Amino acid sequence: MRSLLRTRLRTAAGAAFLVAAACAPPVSPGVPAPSPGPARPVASRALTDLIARRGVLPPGPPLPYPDSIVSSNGVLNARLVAAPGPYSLGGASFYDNLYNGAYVPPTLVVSPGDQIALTLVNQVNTGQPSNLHYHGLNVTPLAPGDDVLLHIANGDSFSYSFPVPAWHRSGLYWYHPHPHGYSEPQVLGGMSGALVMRGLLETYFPQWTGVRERVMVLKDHVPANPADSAGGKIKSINGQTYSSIPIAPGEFQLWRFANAGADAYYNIRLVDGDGHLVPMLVLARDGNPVVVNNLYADSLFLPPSSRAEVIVEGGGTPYYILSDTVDTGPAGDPNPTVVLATAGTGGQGWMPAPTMPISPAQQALADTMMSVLNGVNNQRTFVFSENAAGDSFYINNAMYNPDSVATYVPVPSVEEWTLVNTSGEVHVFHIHQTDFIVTEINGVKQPLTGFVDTVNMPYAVNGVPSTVKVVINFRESISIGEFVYHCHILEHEDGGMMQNILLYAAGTTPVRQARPPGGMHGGAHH
Ligand SMILES: [Cu+2]
Repeated sequence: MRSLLRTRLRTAAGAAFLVAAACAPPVSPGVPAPSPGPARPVASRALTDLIARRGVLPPGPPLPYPDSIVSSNGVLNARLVAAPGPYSLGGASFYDNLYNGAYVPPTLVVSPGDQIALTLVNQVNTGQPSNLHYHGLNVTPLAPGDDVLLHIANGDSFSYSFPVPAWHRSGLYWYHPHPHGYSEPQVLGGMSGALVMRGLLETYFPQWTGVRERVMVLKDHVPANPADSAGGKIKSINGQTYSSIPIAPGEFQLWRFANAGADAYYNIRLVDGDGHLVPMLVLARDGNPVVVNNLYADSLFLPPSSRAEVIVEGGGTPYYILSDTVDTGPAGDPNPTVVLATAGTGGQGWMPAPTMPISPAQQALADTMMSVLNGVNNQRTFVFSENAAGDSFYINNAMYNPDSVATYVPVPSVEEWTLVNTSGEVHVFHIHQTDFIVTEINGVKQPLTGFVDTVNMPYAVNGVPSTVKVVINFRESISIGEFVYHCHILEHEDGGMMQNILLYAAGTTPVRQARPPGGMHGGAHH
């Protein structure tokens, strides 16, 4: 495979950029012009200093991978038992609630058009309710689908069963509990895992089929001595705080990063032995393929819940894989630089990958984006704020009320939402069941590279709020029902920064779906 790719690279690279430059951009006007390949920026002083201080790092143990549960004959049959168990992380021992006894539970692998049949058993040792959210999936919010307003009582179980639309996009998603008030402690303890929707390479990027794929589940964890949290939470990839990732010189691999943690930001950078940042070719964000083929990045900014899937090439001296410092604002949590892993074995330097014309599936997605951008029929504004103590969180001056619907939207429609952040720390906007396009941040037009389901909201500076504009696709009838949008820093979500939204078929009367008292499934017989 390596020599084949190498040959393709050598023969195609020069011509491919000319082809790309000659092609009309798939979406206008926001798509960046095709570039002749990235420059190789030098790592920040902070990073090179850190590496110098640490010295040449010995390779860690090989990166492990979670088990997977794969669909067959159109059905994913899975069982997740949420129960306490022991695990170790960074040399320390912990005991908390996990899925199936693993800090990094199985990756669920499904295809567009599949049925998901998953039984959740809630045996967490805190007496708390739980449930399961299929983050990023465009599926029904109606039980037994992706209904997070339904809580599964402690000691009870629930069988989720719902179809994935055949038109569903391909990429990396994830699953986690979403019971309001308890989401943060459950995810922090380890209850979250990856979900792969098959077809990213086969359907959208056929030029990359056959490369080795690595799912990388990023988490954050409270240190053994919680007082050490001032230095940031424990960060890890697939449950390892330091590991090595084999990649041969000249070999291309697909690295699929999911920030499946509760509160911490990741800012992934690859730094080679001579202090240069190693570019990554972005194929997808938040499970949505990008609609350009030359989107290079020298960092992957991953707020809680976001994903990035990138092609990397082995070469040069071994890479350091770091999460760089993130400034979360004067009221935010510390998010310092950590070295997570090394990769590579030495060899040739990095070369730009060939740029190919976009695939028919990418073109269709670009057409959908264009249609959505041109289809805005309503606008709303939401203000995200918090109290001075930083322990109560509001949307439009209200804490979460599970008994009321804040936003009604007829389907089909497209809305532009202006998200205002008045707090001295970052927030992370996420909406269930659909995706959106980020068009503007603090007045700056954004490149229209694809759909996402998560966006960072910068903190207010000198009392001046930040603004983020997004265009949300409410056209799909699969999304009809009641669900939520919220801040995905789960401390903030549990602290009130969430609202209910009800999508209903245009021309009908919106009706909240029937749920058991308090939204609690089971429990009465215990
Ligand atoms: Cu927040």
